[in-house]
Amino acid sequence: CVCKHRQTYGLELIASENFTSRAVLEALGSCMNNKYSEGYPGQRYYGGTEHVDELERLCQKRALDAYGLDSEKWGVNVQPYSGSPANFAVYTAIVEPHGRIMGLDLPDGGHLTHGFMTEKKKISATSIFFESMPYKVNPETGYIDYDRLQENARLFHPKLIIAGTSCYSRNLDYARMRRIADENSAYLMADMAHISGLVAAGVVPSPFEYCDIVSTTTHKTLRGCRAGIIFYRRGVRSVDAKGKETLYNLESLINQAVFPGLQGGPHNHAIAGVAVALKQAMTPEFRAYQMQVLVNCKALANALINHGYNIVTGGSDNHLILLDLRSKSTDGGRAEKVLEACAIACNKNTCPGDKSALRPSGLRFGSPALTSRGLVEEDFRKVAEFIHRGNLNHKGSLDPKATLKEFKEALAQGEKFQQRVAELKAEVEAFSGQFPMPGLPEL
Ligand code: DSN
Repeated sequence: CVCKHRQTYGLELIASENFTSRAVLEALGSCMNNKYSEGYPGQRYYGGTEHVDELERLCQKRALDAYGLDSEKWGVNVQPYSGSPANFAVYTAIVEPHGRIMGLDLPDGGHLTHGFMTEKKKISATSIFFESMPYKVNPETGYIDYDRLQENARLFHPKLIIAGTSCYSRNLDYARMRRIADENSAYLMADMAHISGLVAAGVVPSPFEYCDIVSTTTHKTLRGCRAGIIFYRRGVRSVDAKGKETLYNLESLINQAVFPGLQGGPHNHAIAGVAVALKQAMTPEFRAYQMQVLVNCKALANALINHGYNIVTGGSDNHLILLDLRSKSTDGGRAEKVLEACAIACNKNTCPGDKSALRPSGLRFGSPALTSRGLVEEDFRKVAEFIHRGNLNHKGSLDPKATLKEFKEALAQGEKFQQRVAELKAEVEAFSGQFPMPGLPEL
């Protein structure tokens, strides 16, 4: 299979990707795919659901156990098809149409579903059906500007604040965000999709202590199959000065938003895969893996700094880094294409302060996938060397003013350039091919 060949002989550095296990793939490819079961365990709209009921209850239990949650205080919905539907279900559940949401802006490291829009167009459905006011990072430091978030929240009075990122290499200050949410009687939701494996292993701060709702995908650092989960609080939400308690009512709102609000039958094969991944996430091997993800990312960051590159915020607390190419005569799109030709997969990304999202000046790299193949710090230093050698354009091989289309054509035609790319690609493939590939080697 050409896809498998690319994964095996290439260096997979896309921060949101990973290689799942054989057991997860077997569950995903099982007969659970064949069953409809609209509804929830014990309350289905179809007959013959006794086994999927058992499966879904098991997955729910493992989800709570994997994050050390008390079922009196937290409930969970494991039916979202992935992270974007999970997030939209939360907004549909607790924010009225055109209600107000604040999330980290996409060019600053947020996710599309956190409300992305430009001056000209509302891009994400979150900004079409709700009113979105983004918060930003400080363009000088690359860190989230919490003071400005607080000031703007005092003016905007959001119903929901989202603590979540797609490209941010530092831990979030959940305690500070909780205080900002409380000042505005807003809900605080964490979208921990990128870091959910690191959180399960206890190697980065957990959002659960401070948040009302936590959403996640299951295929990034968590290393499961592609799906989504929503955790929501149960019990007492607040107590007033007279001791009167207000209870959460998230459970029915969120469950109804997922089904029947937005989705039909759950993907039972995916729920089976997630249940397997969550069991794996509670093992000592998984914790060791996540610790290795962190040290590998630091090794990659330090090696690239030693090769003369700037890293946004100067380093990383998690599984990813953002390389700022503004001091080099290239940009993220061009560098991504050259690296891709050398069998190195990563993705272009805006850097804080970029003027145009169409010509982003950064590259995002993550350590989860290659760590799943057994690479350690020394290997990541070698990977950094390949990246440095692969960033050939700043040595003047191609016209930096060319459009991306012209650039790709030149890349495909330039003989001298082609030869250098082919040499490096051969080295990268020989290096990558040494490491085992999790999953189903025969497929
Ligand atoms: N688009 C994904 C990422 O690469 O971060 C998140 O959904």
